[in-house]
Amino acid sequence: MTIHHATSVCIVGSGPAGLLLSQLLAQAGIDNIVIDRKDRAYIEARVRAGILEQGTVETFAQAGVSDRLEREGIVHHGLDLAFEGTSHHINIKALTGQTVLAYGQTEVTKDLFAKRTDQGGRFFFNVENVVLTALKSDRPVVAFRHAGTDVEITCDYIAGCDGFHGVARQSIPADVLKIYERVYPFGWLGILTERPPVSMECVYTNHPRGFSLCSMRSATRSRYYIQCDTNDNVADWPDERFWKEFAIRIGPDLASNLKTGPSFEKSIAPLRSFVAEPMRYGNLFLAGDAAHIVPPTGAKGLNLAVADIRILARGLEKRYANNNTHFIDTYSQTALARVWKVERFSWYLSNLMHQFPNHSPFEKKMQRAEFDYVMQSEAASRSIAENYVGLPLD
Ligand code: RFL
Ligand code: PHB
Repeated sequence: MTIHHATSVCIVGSGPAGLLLSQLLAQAGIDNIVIDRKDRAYIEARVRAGILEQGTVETFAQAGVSDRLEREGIVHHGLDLAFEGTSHHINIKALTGQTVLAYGQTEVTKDLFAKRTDQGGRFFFNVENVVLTALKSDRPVVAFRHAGTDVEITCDYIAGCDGFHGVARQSIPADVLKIYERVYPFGWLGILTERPPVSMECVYTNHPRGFSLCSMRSATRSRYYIQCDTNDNVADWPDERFWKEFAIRIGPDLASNLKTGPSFEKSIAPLRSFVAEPMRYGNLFLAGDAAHIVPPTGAKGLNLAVADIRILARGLEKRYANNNTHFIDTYSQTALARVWKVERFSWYLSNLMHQFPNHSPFEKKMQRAEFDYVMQSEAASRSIAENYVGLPLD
């Protein structure tokens, strides 16, 4: 037996992209159903992004989910870049007039879930065997197994918000998709600890032993990262080893104020730049990590997902308001124009701030010269600042 449902937009994936789209569509009176292969508690606990651009904060305000982030988020007026013991402050507020906000992705998803469930949002969690069909027809279908039953959702449009390992991108024929990819020869090991941050703004360091980053989730909770080997496992990094290595990489000045403690989350993420073009196939739209990945240097992934959703939500709103399909027809082109600029910045900052095992002496000199240039040139610092706070949104 198969249970049938119908809706206007079926959203595959309830990460930040899928949840935000669901909320923006609901506000515009557009019926939608969201499905996810995990459950709400799992998604809310997934520790990832930590820095929100001003445009992202504004979008959450429009979606009616910014009360808590405005109360609890920590405003950053700048960031530090450090290279082999020399530190350079970039005052993003002075250079661009804008700031960014430290507020965890766990909290973003909690706020969005709370809003959607308050408003009677329709969800299917723990779905299995998701298959997307009839994508080129005007009634595409999302089929899956849920709680021992086969379910089929017929809709006008499918939003593929199911992240990098999802099914949406893979449902597009291989000869239609063009993939652009770079895999970096290292990963990031990240920890959370219930200790005050060593700095109240982010510090990115390129040390001869590898990259490190000081970030935070609150005035009492720190988020720290170090560059690690791609083959490393979390088990290779007991807390004691992490703190010893981290203290060396951040340098003696910061290390003298470092409050160490037990970690309560520890994970390793690979670093990748990835773009799939186009972001639309028939009536399937890709958004967020389903379409593109950036390395975390520069904190762009979640912000880029939000930028996609703004464009897609506007397109769907126009389509349902007066049958104007112009904005969904240009969705892929509009989104990709911004995606590539953000890919460039994340790639640039990753290249500048990491130790590359395969770098030649010439490339090492180039990296050092780039850092010296950024330190001496206000124009170069401003360029970093305007990308860090977020390029203009459409
Ligand atoms: P998500 O968050 O991966 O959500 C996708 C959802 O889809 C579900 N799913 C499926 N559902 C149904 N059927 C299937 N077949 C499915 N397959 C998957 C998954 O269960 C999941 O719930 O993608 P989304 O919404 O596009 O959001 C993207 C962001 O999560 C991501 O870009 C950021 O976390 C990246 N990122 C950062 N971004 C920032 O903007 N600022 C940061 O400071 C920042 N730091 C980071 C980061 C990512 C990191 N890692 C771990 C990759 C730091 C790290 C360490
Ligand atoms: C984080 O707080 O998790 C974070 C901050 C800045 C980045 C990446 C991640 O560039």
